[in-house]
Amino acid sequence: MERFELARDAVIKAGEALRQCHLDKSEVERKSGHQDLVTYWDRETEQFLRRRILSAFPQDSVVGEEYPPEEHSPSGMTWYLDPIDGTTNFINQHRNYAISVGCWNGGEPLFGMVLDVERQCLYWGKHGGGAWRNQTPIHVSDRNRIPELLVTTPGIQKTFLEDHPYRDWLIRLARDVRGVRSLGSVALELCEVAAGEADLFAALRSSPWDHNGARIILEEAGGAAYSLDGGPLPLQTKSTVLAVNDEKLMEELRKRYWEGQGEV
Ligand code: 2AM
Ligand code: CA
Repeated sequence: MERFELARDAVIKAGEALRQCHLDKSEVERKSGHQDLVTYWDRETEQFLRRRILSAFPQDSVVGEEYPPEEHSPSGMTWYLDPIDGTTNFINQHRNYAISVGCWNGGEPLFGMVLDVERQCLYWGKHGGGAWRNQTPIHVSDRNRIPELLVTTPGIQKTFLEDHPYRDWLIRLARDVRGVRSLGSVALELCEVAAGEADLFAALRSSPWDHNGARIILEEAGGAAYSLDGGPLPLQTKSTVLAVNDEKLMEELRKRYWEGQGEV
């Protein structure tokens, strides 16, 4: 089985298990605090995906949220895994959470896959092969005027309430755009931009396993992902993220906010 087929099969099986599970309170644990949680199912799902990948491709590296490697070769075949992206939604809503997989050969994207588990929507993109939701091609929106934009961000508290050098910039952007939404899953929110349902995504903190799958889907759908300073989005390290539907929107943002020009 090729890597893509293996990933699709494993992600769909893991999704079936998560849809059927009944989460018990005793299975929820705090990581760094009461807003940073992990469950038995995050760990179980990551272990299942790791076993499937490494038994077929033992030379590959797996960088997963719950079992990050002590070291891995950045030049090799690497899988970035988030077994549950949107753990808070998984716990409190049992919807709006995803399994996220990004497969890279060093710095070259191979494919990204994001399963919206409860809706049974599989977003996927192969490098050079377009972006899809199940069997339907998806594409970014063509909105590039700031007052028309729908912005999505993974956490109102993290984006607008915590001290951060980019917080005032994001508050200004929020005032200028048509609307701001927060779903609570980086991977699903990047897929919303890929599918044209949101136009811009901004996050102050995102990890490689959060965004390295969906960014491939977004790029295949015609969009682009940067860090919030407008520079390249790193592959290996935590970063801010600014994802847009189109390079024209990046130009608008540069003119209006970074160079202080332009009128809404
Ligand atoms: P998670 O559900 O896998 O933890 C909303 O909380 C979004 O931000 C989710 O995609 C969540 O991923 C991610 N997130 C939560 N805490 C984070 C942190 N400390 N660093 C990076 N991403 C985080
Ligand atoms: Ca997670």
